[in-house]
Amino acid sequence: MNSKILFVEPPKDYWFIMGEYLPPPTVLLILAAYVERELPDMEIEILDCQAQEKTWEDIGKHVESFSPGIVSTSGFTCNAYACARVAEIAKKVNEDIVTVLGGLHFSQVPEESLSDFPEIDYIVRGEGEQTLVELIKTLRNGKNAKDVKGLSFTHNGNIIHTPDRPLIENLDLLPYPAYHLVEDQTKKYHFTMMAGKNTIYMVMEGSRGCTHKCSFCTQWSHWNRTWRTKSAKRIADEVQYLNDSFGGQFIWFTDDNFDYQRRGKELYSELKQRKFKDDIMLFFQARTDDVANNPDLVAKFREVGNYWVMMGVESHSKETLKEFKKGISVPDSYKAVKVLNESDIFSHAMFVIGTRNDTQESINDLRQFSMDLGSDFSIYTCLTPYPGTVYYKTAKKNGWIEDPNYANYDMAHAIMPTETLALKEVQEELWKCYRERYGSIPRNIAGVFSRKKLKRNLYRHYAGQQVLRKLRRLI
Ligand code: B12
Repeated sequence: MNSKILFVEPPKDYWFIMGEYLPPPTVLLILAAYVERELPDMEIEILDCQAQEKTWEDIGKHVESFSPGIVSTSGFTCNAYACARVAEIAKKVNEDIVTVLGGLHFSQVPEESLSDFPEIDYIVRGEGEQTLVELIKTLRNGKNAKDVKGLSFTHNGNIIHTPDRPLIENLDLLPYPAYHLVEDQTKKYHFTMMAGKNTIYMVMEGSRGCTHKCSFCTQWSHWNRTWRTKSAKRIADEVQYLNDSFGGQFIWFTDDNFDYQRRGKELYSELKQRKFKDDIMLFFQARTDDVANNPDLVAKFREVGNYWVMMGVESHSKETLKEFKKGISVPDSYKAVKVLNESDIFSHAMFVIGTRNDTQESINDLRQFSMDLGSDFSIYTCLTPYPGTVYYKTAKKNGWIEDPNYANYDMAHAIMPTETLALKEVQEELWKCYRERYGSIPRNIAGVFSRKKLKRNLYRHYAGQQVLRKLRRLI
């Protein structure tokens, strides 16, 4: 096998609910940086089809001209087929190319993926950096991959799963993501609705995993219910690096749970010393209880550039929150939204419809609750049985999954009916949520002329009706 690796970010549908955006190929940049450091003789390329406006055919042409020994890609559940197609294209160009895929979807369903997509040679389960490097070393030495931890692959017609790999203890030891490998494109990464078209959008990891156990989420099982954070200094250094070296301004923290309680104070004082305020826009995802319990700290982060916080409010119903094993309460959600609003931080609440006992009435109650809550922005989603979640197991066992097409697992498509609502009706209920929240003319006029710039952007986006029209088409 030669010493060339090609990472491919395939063409992907964007998530129309959040408008038009172009994200950096974050995972590939993280993996490429590690390979580059550990195996300096490797020749590494990243083909970002989104930013470079490449088609599926172009991928084949690129594989042919670069002639890599390995082709790798990554994606969420809704991108599973796109990832498999990359492997298929590589194999069509040259069947000796080794195809390596990873990420939370393939980690959860390795058997199924290897059987359905024989063009995938190796699936890296769980944390990727060390396994990928060890696999490359093993293949270059012509050895058998069975001794590499964290892999699934087919050998002589049998699927082999090597033992899980222990997690990296200190995330500070990871290199910075390899934005230098996509330097020509960095100016293109943007998130129009959230930060404007000309603000460079970058994604960075402050931590990995989550210690909670929400029944609809894949993250805790993917990271074995652990939470590891980079140090406050390392996080601030990385923000500074992205900003100084590549002009990164709108920085989306990948952390599923920002965790003000455990690291807020330290991180705030570290970021404060860097004096980023006017240059940086930080986006966090946080739990409502954490925000509600740390109002002063949350407010302070506004001073260091945190201008948008997204929270999983999920439901108005105690029973549903219990079923989700979310560990938050409705009063937490009210308080958290109030804390953000009073701190001039854009409050973004996420809601889920479509649990088994949801009815038209209960979804109507959720809609009313979401209006009453007072968040600047609400996103409604359909309960989606992602492989690896508790829901997936229950839904599969009970035959609730009516749509097995992973391309639709984007939380905007209804995948399961409820006891009283058919699939189509769940889809219609989702549309009603958006119509009620964003289809009202007086509310739209107020939004479009709001004093808050972010609210104006958002309402302009929604008033354009694209989202409502697209959702309507799903019914
Ligand atoms: C940033 C983000 C986005 C951004 C940008 C994505 C991007 N391209 O950078 C935006 C806003 C666009 C987005 C959109 C969506 N997202 Co999103 N997103 C995230 C978030 C917060 C971070 C992703 C990330 O970069 N993580 C950091 C990387 C390093 O972690 P990782 O992917 O697990 O990778 C490690 C290993 O898994 C492994 N690995 C991964 N891939 C590969 C590949 C190889 C070859 C190897 C060797 C190893 C390997 O190695 C890595 C390092 O150890 C995650 C949650 C999270 N914390 O991961 C949700 C998450 C991935 N998103 C999710 C979802 C559902 C979506 C949407 C469908 C809708 C929505 N409700 O948000 C859309 C889909 C858009 C689309 N059509 O592709 C879900 C996916 C669930 C699932 N099973 O599919 C997640 C997990 C959130 C959640 N908790 O449910 N998202």
